[in-house]
Amino acid sequence: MKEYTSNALRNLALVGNGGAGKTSFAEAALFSAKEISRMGGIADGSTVSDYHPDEILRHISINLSPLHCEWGGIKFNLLDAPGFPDFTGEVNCALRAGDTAVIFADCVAGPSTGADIAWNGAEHEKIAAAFVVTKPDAPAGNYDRAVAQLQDMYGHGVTVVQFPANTGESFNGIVDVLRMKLLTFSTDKSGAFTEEDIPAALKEKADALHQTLVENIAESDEEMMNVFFEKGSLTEEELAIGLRREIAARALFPLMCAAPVLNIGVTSFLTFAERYFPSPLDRPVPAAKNPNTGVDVTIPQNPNGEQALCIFKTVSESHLGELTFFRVFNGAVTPGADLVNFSNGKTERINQIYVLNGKTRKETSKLILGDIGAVVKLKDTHTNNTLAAKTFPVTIVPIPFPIPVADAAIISKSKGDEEKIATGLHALHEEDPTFHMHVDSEAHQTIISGQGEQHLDVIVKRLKEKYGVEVEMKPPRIPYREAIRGRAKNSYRHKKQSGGAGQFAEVHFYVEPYKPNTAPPAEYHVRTEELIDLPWTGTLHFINSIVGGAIDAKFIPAVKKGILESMGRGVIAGYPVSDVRVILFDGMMHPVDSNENAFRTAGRMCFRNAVLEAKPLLMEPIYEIEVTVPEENMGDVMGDLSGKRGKISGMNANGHFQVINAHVPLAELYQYSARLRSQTQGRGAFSRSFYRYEEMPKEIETKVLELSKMTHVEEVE
Ligand SMILES: Nc1nc2c(ncn2[C@@H]2O[C@H](COP(=O)(O)OP(=O)(O)OP(=O)(O)O)[C@@H](O)[C@H]2O)c(=O)[nH]1
Ligand SMILES: [Mg+2]
Repeated sequence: MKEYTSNALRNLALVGNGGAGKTSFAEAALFSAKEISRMGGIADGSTVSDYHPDEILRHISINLSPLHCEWGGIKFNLLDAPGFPDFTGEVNCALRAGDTAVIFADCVAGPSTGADIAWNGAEHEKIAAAFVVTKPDAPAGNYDRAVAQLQDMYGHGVTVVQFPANTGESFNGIVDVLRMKLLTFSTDKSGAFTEEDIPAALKEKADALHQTLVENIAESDEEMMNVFFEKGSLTEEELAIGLRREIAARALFPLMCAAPVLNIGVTSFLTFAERYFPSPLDRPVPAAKNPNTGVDVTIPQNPNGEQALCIFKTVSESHLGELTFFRVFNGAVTPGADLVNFSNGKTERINQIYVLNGKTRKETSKLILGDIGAVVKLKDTHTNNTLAAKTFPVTIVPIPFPIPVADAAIISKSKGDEEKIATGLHALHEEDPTFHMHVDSEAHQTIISGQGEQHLDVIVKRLKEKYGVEVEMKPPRIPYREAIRGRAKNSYRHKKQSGGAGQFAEVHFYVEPYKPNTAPPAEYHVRTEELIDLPWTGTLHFINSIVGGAIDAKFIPAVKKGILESMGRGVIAGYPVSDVRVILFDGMMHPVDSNENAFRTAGRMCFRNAVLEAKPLLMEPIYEIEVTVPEENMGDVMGDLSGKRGKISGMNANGHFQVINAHVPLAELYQYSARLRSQTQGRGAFSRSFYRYEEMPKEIETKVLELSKMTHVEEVE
């Protein structure tokens, strides 16, 4: 296979709105570059990139697909990422491997959270960004509005380089305001176009946009600005140098136009990218460390230096086995190389190296700095690991991944599969770090978490296909807490006489709700006190106020142990009790029959009885959520949140998005992500974090108490 220098590579991360045409764009690029002989489509599931059965079924991208083709002597690596917010993790992987974020927004929906996630991700990686506004042919589209929204959101650096000469069904022309030409595309989807002068009707608009483009190019270079003011224009050569520099510096974000399914605007985009987009040598290298010393390392970006590879994705494919995708950040990699995985210290032999176009893989003999490829059969290398030459100890800063917003409990459909499920879920997490699993020991459930319900659906399907185990998803058990509202005094005598030695212990408790920085009633003399942080959140304030040796000091820990046992198992509904103050103020011992066990039992039972008299109640977990939605969906989303017992705590505009902050009970958030997506045609997204426990409405508490009767076993001696 042909070898390329680093300068002759362009790595484009295709990111942005769900359904904007990224996969269709990649397909048109591969077709125009003669990498494939026929252009596949989304509707019949025949594109190179969306080849997984799940993608074909759902008509959306789910996995990041690295594709490649040659255009104008340049090798393009196209990282086709999904736009649906459930698969945001893949976007971050694409942005690590790419040098330019090509952010798609279709002019029907306007920029969505998918575009915003891409923009923020590009900013984090400090890589160049460009915009492609798609679907100018769609009758429902509004091209100028979409452009205005993007400029409104991302500033005046968003610079129009192309605009459609006509819109709607007859769309076939693009005005290039850099070269001041009208490009008329062939209707046969070949990507071919003819060039002519801009017609009079469009000239004024084109002139104004050309002027802005030139100003934006010259803006940050004083010398160029002076030339521009003197001559009123810049030469083609000057413009080219300036444009390249400004794009790489993230000072100018070119905005282009395309109708990917019609193969209009794709070839002209590639030519523009070939000329003006940064090569891998212009990309800011990600931060890195020496894993042995913890000292920062600057990767020198030397194509002839020691190898450093970032693993940006791993995937196991039924027809290929375990595939590890990498991007070369230093040196060059050839088959037979022994590299060290500095993330875990293991040595890995690189056997064959491949470049992929969907299902098709080709062996290659060398991939140089900036290039992207895959290896198979590595022993212990996962996403976010760094492979490097033995003499170059380095770990590249990990790709950031979003925290989960959706959970489900899983139940195995057949007995005995538990181990296989655990192995499968663990492997799926290594493949996709935005997917998590844990065993909730309080609820005795295995919980899977991810970026949305579609994400979890996909995971459960993969578990079946790859590991042969079937599971069902259920709402996770809500971790309610028991607490008390009132105060109570109680005593308990534990006495047993069976044959030989007997059991005797008596304790007297006072219980009340515990609130930080409050004092116990003055009538109790505090001999010793302890603030115990409970593993289920909350506090036990345990006060020993025994006077006159009613209970020997050696039995006090046993009493406390009994209380903690009862708190852990719950009193009224089987949920842990939190935030209580217990004052042990009296008791009785027997000279022979008293022992630790007896006091533990007495402590347990006395606590239980005291709680029952202290107006027990249930508390529910409340989450703080931040929902980002397009303005037009705001009313629906707010209405829905109030229906979910949500309390809005803030609202802010961000471009044409609204960011809503609210406190919502966790019980109402099950499958919220799917709901939000359907309310916003997939354009809304949210994040969540635990806020606090709160009392719940009586009728809901009654329901939970009723349900708990089936599982909660009352405490007995
Ligand atoms: N009208 C119109 N439709 C288009 C155009 N390009 C793509 N589409 C359609 O838009 C839909 C989504 O296209 P995709 O290529 O899957 O979009 P995507 O951005 O890859 O979508 P995700 O990966 O799921 O985010 C498909 O039905 C395409 O046929 C276009 O230029 N004009
Ligand atoms: Mg796609």
